Amino acid sequence: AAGADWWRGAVIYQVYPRSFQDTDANGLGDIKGITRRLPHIAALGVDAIWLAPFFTSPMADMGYDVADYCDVDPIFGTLADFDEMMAAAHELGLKVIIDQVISHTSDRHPWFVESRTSRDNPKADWYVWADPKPDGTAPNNWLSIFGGPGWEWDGVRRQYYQHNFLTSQPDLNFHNPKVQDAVLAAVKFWLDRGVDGFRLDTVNYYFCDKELRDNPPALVATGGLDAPESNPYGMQNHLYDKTQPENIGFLKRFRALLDQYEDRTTVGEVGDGARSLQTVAAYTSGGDKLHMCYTFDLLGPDFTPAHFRRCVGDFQDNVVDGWVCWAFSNHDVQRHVSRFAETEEEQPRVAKLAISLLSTLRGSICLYQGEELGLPEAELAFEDLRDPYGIRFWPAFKGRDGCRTPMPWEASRAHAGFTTADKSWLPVPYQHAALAVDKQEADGDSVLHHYRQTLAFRRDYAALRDGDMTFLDTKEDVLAFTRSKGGETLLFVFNLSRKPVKVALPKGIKLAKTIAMPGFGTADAGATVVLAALDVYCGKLA
Ligand code: TEU
Repeated sequence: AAGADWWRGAVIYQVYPRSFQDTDANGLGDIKGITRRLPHIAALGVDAIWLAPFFTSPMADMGYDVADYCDVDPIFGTLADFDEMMAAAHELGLKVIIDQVISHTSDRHPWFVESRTSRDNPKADWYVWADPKPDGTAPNNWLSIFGGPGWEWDGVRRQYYQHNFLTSQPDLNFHNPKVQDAVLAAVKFWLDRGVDGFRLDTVNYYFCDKELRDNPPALVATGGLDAPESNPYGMQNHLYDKTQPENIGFLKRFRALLDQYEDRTTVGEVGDGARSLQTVAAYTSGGDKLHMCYTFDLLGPDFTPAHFRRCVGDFQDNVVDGWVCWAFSNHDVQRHVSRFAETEEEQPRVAKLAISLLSTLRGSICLYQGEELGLPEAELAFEDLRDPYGIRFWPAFKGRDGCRTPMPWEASRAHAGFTTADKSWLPVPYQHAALAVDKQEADGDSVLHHYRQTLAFRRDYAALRDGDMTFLDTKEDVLAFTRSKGGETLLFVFNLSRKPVKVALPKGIKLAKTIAMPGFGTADAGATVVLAALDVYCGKLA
């Protein structure tokens, strides 16, 4: 797709700046490093990059705690470095999407510094402040995702402020129109600089219940991504601390601003447990709010046909004019090769099958740096950890550092070429050095080459970018679906199991020819399709 619709069906590559490429020998990645490695990203054949936060920040949550929305943190470089990076990306045909973390700020943000000085300063109600209960305890039962109560006492104001994440990430009060104006001014700053879009962090957390009602208990503890088993957060039904109806009005304001510019996009991050689907529908329908949303549906361990039929199918049934962005990995979850593979030996094959599957789904897709190398989750010691979430819940939950270790570029160099410093902020595991980019460049069978070929395959067929998708019922437990557009229909049959399978195609499905999918068997099929363990078949229908 080109023009205003470029995002529909796009492939977006997520860069975690801290771990991509260091150029100033401080053991941390930087923007100049991204510029240097842009050709690697462009060679994958993706449409856009999404940069995780690089803004001024005390880095308590690795940049998801912003102290200045309109500047680059010195550890990452300068605004001039950013402009140079964006120009180089555009030169290579890559769009640039940046993270906007506007649900909360850092406690060092000047807005909060001012807000906490008194109950009557100009920014007094820019955050969610409330009096204690008569017994001095927190205003209600809301919890922080990162552990403990969702309220922190401030001794100067003698009030509590609300935070969904760390105590150093106070929540902005979106009920105040001045807050909306201020965050939109920051968004405008980046639009004017030429960014192509925004990933909106925790987009459903912007508004909390005005009356601050208690959340009821969860009937079933959620567990999983929103809150690992060890986290009491999953014991509540989060009816009141997020996903309030007022958000729709704000998202319309956001879109109206965006629409004053050409060809810009938004992808909202929606973690809303069982309600994610309704939330995505509400946020992306109508063409006057978000362009796409990103859910956690495919970020768990489930790699079964039933799971994909349910998540992807539910989405299509319920979100008629909205659009989703699928991902298997990001900077918050265990790398998918480690979640989906049953043994170390099958990891490369699982990495290949997973991208073949992801790139045939209806939706846009997000790749996370390093997955194009088939990197498994890094095993870290407690002493290595930097993620406050992991440090808090270790060892029941090991946190998010295992997916945030630096990119391995050159196998034989120290820290696999990530940094020339003595110490890297997180270690590069030796298993990752063996999977470094230079090694995989030299191996035609590598996961890296498979990614390039598979993304080229996706570009070759318009049906894959934004065509219709229909799931087929087969007797055997495989994932079978068609994608079609403009009179061309492609059939895909995925065997996600470890046993070969012979699949009888449903009556009415007539194959015209077999299409070779990169990296997988091309055996001709008739009324039955024969698949090896962890295999896929593609055919064109008559
Ligand atoms: O994550 C939102 C979120 O809901 C996380 O708590 C998620 O459930 C968890 O990380 C899964 O392990 C976003 C960012 O992606 C994350 O890195 C930030 O820490 C968080 O917002 C706060 O800004």
